[in-house]
Amino acid sequence: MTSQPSQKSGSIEHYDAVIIGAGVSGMYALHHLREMGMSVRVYDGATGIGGTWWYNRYPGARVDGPGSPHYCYTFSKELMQEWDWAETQSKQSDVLDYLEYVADRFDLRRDIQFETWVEDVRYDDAAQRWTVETSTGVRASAQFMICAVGALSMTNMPNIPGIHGFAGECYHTGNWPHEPVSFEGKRVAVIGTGSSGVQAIPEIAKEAEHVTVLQRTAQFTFPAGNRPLTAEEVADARANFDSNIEKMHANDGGFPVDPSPERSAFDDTPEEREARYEALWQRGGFGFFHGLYSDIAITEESNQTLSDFVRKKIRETVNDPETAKKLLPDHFVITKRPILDDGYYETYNRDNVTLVDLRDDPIERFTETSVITASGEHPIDILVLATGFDAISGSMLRLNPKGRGGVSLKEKWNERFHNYLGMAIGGFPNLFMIHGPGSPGVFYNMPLGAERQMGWIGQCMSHLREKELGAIEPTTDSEEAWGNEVSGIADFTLFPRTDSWWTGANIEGKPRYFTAYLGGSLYYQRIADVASNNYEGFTFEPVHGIDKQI
Ligand code: NA7
Repeated sequence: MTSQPSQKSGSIEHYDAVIIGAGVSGMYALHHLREMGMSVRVYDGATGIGGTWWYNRYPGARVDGPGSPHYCYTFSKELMQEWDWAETQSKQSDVLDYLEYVADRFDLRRDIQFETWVEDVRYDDAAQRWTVETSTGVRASAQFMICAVGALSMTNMPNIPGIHGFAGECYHTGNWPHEPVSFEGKRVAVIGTGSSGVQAIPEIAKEAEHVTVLQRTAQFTFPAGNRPLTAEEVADARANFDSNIEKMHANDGGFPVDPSPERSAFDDTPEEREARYEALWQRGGFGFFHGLYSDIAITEESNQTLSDFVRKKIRETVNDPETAKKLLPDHFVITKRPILDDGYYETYNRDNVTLVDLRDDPIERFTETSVITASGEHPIDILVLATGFDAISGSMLRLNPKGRGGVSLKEKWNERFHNYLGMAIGGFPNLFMIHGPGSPGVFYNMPLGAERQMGWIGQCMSHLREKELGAIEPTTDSEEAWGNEVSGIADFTLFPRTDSWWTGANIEGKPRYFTAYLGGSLYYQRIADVASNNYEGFTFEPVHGIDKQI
C-alpha cells in the first residue's frame, strides 16, 4: 500500500489513520497499520499506555477471565516466547508491565501522543477525511478513523444526594490513583459488588479498621483459583504456539479450549451434576464456565441447578445466616458478568466487615463524614465507588463523532446503537470501532479480538486504496439486519432477561437491550464472508474528483 507520509500544513497534521485510545486495541491497531505502511497517530488522554489496565489499579485488580498465558497478543511468536507470565490470573501491574514491554519492543510510543483528549471528531464530506481537535490544541486529519476507546472505560458515577459534599477521600475503582491508598485505621464504605468490588473488598478489609459494603444486587461469584503458572504450562504454551492459535480461533471465547460436548444439565442425575459442579468449584478459574452444561444459559431449569449450587455454597461459607441471606442472588446465574473472587464470601466472616442490603436499607444521602441509609448513619473516612461503567457504547458516545452532514453519533444512537458488523456505522464513512456494540467485544479474549477485528479493518482499508475508492460505509438495511442478527442470537439465551451492564440497565436512560454478538467464532466467519463477497452490505464512494464506475 502507498502511504501518505505525515505532514504538517499550518497547524494541522495529516495522517492516513488516526487511532483514538492507546489501550490493548489501540496499541495493536497502531502496530498493524504501521506494518501496512500507513502514517498513523494515536491520541490518549492518559500519561501512559494500557487503557483499562492503566486506570484500574484498585487493590485486588486482576484478569478475571480465562487468564494467562493466553490473555495476550498472538501476532508475534517471538513476543510469546519472550514474556513470562507469573500467575494464572495476572495482577493489574503484571498486565501493564507486559503492555509496556510490547510498547517498547515494537517502538509504539513514538506515534502515540499522551495526555491528549480528543475533543471533536468530524467528517469532512468534501475531503473524505476526518478532522480531529484535541485538548492540547493539536489538530489532525486522516482518511481513516479507528475508535479503540474501550468497552469499559467510561466510569459510572452514582448520583446520590450529598455525595459531592463528602469531605473524605473518594475513589472510583475505574480511575484509581497511582499513589498507594492507605486504608489502615480507616472506616471505608464500598458501593458496588460487581467484579471490581468483589476483587477489592477482601483486600481492603485486610487493612481497614472497618468496611461497610453497600450492595444493590447480590452477585454470583466463583473461586478464581489463582496460582503460579507451572513451568510445564509455560513451556507448553510456547511449544504449542501455532496449534493453540488455531484452537483459539475455533473457540467461541478465543481461548485454546476444546469445545465441550453438547450436554444438558438434565442428562446427568442430581448426584452427577452436584459432583461436576463441586469438581469445577474446587478447581476454580474461568474453566468453571467452560466445563458447564451447554444449556445453562439457555433454559431456566438448567440455570436453576447451578444457581442452587452456588447459593448452597454461600450459605455454607458465610457464618451469619442473616448476612448469608443478603448475599443470595436472585437472577439467572451467568447472565450478569460472572465474577471470579479470592475469598469474597469468606470476607463477611470478618468482624470488621458489615453488609448493607440497599434493597431493604437504601442510601438516603451523604454528609461530609458519613453515608446515611434508611436504618441509620455509617461514619466513614474513605468512599470507594466500585460502580462500574457506561459499558460498550458509553465511550463512543462520549467521543460523539460527527458524521455526514454534521449528524452526531448521539443523534444516530438515540434509541439503538445502529451499526454493521460491530465495526462500521452508516453516515460515518471510513470510521471503524474495535470492540464496539454489535461485536463479540467483552465476550471474547480481548487482545485476540482486537487483532482479528483490526485484521479485517486493515484489509478493508487496503481494498479502498487498491480500488482507488474514497469512502466506505454500511447501508441502513445492513445495519438493521445486523442488529436483528445480534438480538436474535441473544434472545435464544437468558442473557437479555437480566439487568446488567451487558444490557445497559445499569445506566439511567440508556437503551436497554443486549448488544454483544454472542455467536462466538461464527462472528469471524461472518465478517470474512462479507469481505470476500465484495463487502456486501456496504456502499462505496469513489475518490472525489475521480470519475469512477464502482
Ligand atoms: P459492574 O459489574 O457494573 O458493577 C458495578 C456495581 O456497582 C454493581 O454491583 C452495581 O449494582 C453497583 N452500582 C452501580 N451504581 C450503583 C448505585 N447508584 N447505587 C448502588 N450500587 C450501584 O462494574 P465492575 O467495575 O465491577 O466490573 C466491570 C467489568 O470490568 C467486569 O465485569 C470485568 O469484566 C471487568 P447493580 O448490579 O447494577 O445493581
